[in-house]
Amino acid sequence: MRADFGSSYNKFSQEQVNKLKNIENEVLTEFIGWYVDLMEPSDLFVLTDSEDDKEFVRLKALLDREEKRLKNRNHTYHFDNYYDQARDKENTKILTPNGESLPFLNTMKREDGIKDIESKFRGIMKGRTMYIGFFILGPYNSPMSEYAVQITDSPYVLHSEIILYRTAYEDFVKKPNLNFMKFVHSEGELDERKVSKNLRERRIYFDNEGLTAFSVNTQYAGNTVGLKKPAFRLTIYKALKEGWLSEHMFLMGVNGPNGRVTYFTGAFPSMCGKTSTCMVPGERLVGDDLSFIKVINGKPYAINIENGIFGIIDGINKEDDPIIWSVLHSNAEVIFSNVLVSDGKPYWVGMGEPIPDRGENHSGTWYKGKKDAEGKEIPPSHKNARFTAPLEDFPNLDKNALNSQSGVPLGGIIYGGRDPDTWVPVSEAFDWEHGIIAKGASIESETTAASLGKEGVRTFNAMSIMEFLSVDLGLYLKNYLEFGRKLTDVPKIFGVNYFLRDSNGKFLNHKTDKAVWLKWMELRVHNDVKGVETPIGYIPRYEDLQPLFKKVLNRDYSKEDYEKQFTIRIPELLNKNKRIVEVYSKIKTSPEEVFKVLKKEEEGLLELRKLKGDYVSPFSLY
Ligand code: SPV
Ligand code: MN
Repeated sequence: MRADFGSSYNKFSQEQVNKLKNIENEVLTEFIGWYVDLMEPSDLFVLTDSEDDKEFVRLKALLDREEKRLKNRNHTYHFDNYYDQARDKENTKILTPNGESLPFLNTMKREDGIKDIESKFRGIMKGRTMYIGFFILGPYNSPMSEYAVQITDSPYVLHSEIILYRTAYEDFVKKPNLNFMKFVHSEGELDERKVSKNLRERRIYFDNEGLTAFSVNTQYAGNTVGLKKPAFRLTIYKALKEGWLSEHMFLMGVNGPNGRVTYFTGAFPSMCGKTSTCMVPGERLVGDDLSFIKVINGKPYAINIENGIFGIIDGINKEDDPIIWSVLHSNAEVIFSNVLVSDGKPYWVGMGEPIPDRGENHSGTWYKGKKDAEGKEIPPSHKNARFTAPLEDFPNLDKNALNSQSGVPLGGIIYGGRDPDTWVPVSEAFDWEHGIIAKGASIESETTAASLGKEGVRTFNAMSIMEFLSVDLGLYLKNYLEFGRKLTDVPKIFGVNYFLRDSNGKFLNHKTDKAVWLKWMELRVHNDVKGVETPIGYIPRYEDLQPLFKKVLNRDYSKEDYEKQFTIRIPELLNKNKRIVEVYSKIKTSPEEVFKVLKKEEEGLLELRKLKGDYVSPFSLY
């Protein structure tokens, strides 16, 4: 390890080295020195907060052909390897001191993991530029924010971070010895299409203790953009140690009566309506993916730690997603990834416009009917194709909330999943403990294309965080329960399900119904409407929903629809309860409250079944 900039820096541009010399931070100097020696880059680029530096990164992404320009000069497109289109669960590992296993997590002995990744990193940047970026997760000058430093050889990764986060070079210069999280990435060898070639050598490792995340031989942003999902694993660990919450949650404001605004966070697995909820027209967007929640004087406050959106583009169309559609057709800075490009224009499945029969996509030159090596027909765009865009270009952005140093006061927390047959569309927990356990910790959701593997499999996904969890699930829940005990102002907790179906497999709700559930939850936070008590919590009354449907969506809402949607499905709920109890019984550290709450819910359901049968109409509970 070194403590200064030694002779290996002589070969680099001194302008870049001087940018590093401006920072007084021993840990940083050692960190960078270590990876310069290990990865042997031929050049160095240090990103300051200047517009010139940002422009340099944008241009480098084009020059290196990791991105190409679209007709709109502010838009570019990027492809990942055909087999590198989502988060790679299999090669994602949490490094633990002795390789101890943790429930549900893929772990590896720290020493072995570091050795493995360092052997892959050795000399990997020969002939290439090492980019170093300085960022802050969260608003500037906020005690809730965290600092991060990214090392990468991909200008696309750094460009994505410039859009998605706030650069913070000046803070590093002004504040000696800042603490920061560390991210080290190399895309490895690229093929002629400029996509990572050695996917078999793909690795994504997390060193919680060292607050460091590594990734190699991959470009897909969910694996490589350090500040996004890699940082998330590290902050989950940090939050557990320090007693706050780092969550897979959007943050939004819902407009209530008489100018009232109530802020909600919401946790959903990827592709289950998270972004579309915080984008509901007429409400206030703060963030779509990652929130920190901390207690200040007994009150919960939340921040969105990002400054942009890395959103799913599949199915985005003018009618259902007018806001995203308008941003994608504006002059905002957008990177389109893994879409179809033809004649300088991006196309994607479900956009509601004719898609050309030929073009370029994640498979290379594409034509209708093209098949991949496995004989599978290749769609024009990948299901997990995405857009990367700055939040400031969204007309529905609550800018003050986004940049508030103390965050926004939290009125409610929403948990949701892709659940065909158990949960009603919206319900409210009795209290914090019930909500954390019977809603958050009990989410089951069908798998989606956001991570590699089979889709549509019902999977346990507590807090929609299981793909990112980096700590013992039992301790994670304990922290949540303790967090609740610190609160004098307790947010209400809700469970939602946009994917409920009838016995013929038909969806029982329209995509836009979530706008009504949001308004109902807003009213409930302030006890403006009554709820109907059931064993699984409070559900809405028909007479409160009917006028909301009319007002918000200008739609008639029938008693029949309400009854179908809010029927308490006791056999399904009991089975689910059993599955969840089974999951937690296998975890040594499960808090006792888990079993207590689930037992009580089970008893309530059994009792109700005795009185009213298997399927209970909400009207009969009034
Ligand atoms: C998600 O899948 O939850 C995302 C995109 O937000 S990724 O960065 O791949 O995690
Ligand atoms: Mn996400």
